[in-house]
Amino acid sequence: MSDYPRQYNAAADMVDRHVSEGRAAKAAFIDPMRTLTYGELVAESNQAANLMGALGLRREDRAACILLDTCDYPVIFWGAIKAGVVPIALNTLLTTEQYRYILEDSRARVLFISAPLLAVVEPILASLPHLAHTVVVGEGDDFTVKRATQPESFTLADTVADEVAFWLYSSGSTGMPKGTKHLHTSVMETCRIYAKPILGINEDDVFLSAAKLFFAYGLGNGMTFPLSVGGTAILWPERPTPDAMFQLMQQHKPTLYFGVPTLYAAMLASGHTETGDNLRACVSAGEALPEEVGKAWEKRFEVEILDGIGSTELLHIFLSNRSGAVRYGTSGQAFAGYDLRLVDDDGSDLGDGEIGELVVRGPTAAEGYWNQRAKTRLTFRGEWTHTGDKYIRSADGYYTYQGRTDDMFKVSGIWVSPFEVESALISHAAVLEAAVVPAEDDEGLLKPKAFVVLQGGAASEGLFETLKAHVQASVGPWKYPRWVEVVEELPKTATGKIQRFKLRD
Ligand code: 3UK
Repeated sequence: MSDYPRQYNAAADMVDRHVSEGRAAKAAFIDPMRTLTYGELVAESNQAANLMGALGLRREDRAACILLDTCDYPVIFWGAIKAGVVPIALNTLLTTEQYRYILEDSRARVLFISAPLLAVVEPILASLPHLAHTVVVGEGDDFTVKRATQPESFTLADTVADEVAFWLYSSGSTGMPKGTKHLHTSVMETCRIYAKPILGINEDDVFLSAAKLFFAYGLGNGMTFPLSVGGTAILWPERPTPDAMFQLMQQHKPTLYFGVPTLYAAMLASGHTETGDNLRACVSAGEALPEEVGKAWEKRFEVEILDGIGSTELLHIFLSNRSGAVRYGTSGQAFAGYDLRLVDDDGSDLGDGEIGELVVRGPTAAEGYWNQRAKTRLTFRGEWTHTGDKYIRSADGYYTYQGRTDDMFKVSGIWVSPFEVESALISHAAVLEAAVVPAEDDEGLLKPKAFVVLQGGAASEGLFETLKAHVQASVGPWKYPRWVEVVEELPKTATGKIQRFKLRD
């Protein structure tokens, strides 16, 4: 961990510094409606900080944010942090009941919500005892009016380095989402350890992230990485479709692009060929990038995709491929700043070639989950964060993903990773997506069962037998699915991860 003074507010480093460093007139954020310069970001976030006080918020109160990606996002997020108020970046795609749970759980005092999303929370607003204010952001706009009347100067709250700066809600594969508390130093540390050395970010970079700011991945890509170096971020409030991403690339010529595997695959399938010609690197995270997708992308666009794994708990990527040493189909190698171990169920270290749970030590781990002592203790064990992900490490230090610990099961005494079987299924041309779970056969023994979404709708004659043989040939005789069921879509979390537990009997 690099040295931080005891008294430290992340907004000083991320926001205010840029004006004294001469970037007042430079674009910090560009959305389809406006450009926000660094000078305007400082002034508007100061107004937002003053607004927190005017609303009666006090230090450590929580401000829930259900916001589309526009220039108002960093204004509100940093306005809160400046005031010592704790912003909670929430997924914009949740249901009314999920918002009820989170707003009650967090006891947020104020909700900042984009106008188009208001209808989803309206039915519950009156019944939330801790919520004192709802501020609408966007057209017809409450926020801009309220902010504009506030002074443009503000003295930063004298927070300390070890103090909670913001929360994210971690969805996990099962159970209710957990408020994950991050410290003031964590944002700069993700930039120092990952984004600067691995991506070489600098002030001339233009960042485009398909992942939204409410997701830890997007918060880094689209906000804290650019702010850490004085670069420019392109924000897109709508759905990140392939057409939209290519259009933004041609318009803004980003130097770095951040996507997720399914979108890379969809962008390749879209047939577009223009990325604006300035891309230096692309990043993929959220789930494992299939080898074929990485290779096809690099061939078509002549730029590498650096697959890396990150989590809400560790804030950003802690294991990654690096430029010039990419091995598609893996999550790459360890890099300085994070210590990695693979351990068995007893916590003993495993050697190369053995499958174990990945545990990580680094300065960006969350302080813990809000009001969840048992879960906090299981995930954050002393200095080591347990990821719940299984990996295998090669002799030359490359890590290959093997699925979640909780989804693994044994067939004839041998571990089966659903992920491995799914990858084999997806590598067949007829299969778009697949999920594999254990199911009991006639003798009550567990065997793999597959749910597949097909590329072209209906199953052709003999397809199931073909798929079984295909899996047998690629991953081993006992792992093939004994049953194959065609479905329209797979159950997924809000961040797009398959919920296998919902498919188990
Ligand atoms: C899975 C991956 C294989 C893995 C995230 C980058 O995804 C992020 O955070 P979440 O909390 O999910 C964490 C879990 O997602 N995963 C993420 N990346 C990969 N699996 N290969 C990958 N490259 O199960 C992990 O435990 O939603 C990603 C940066 C910040 C993030 N929060």
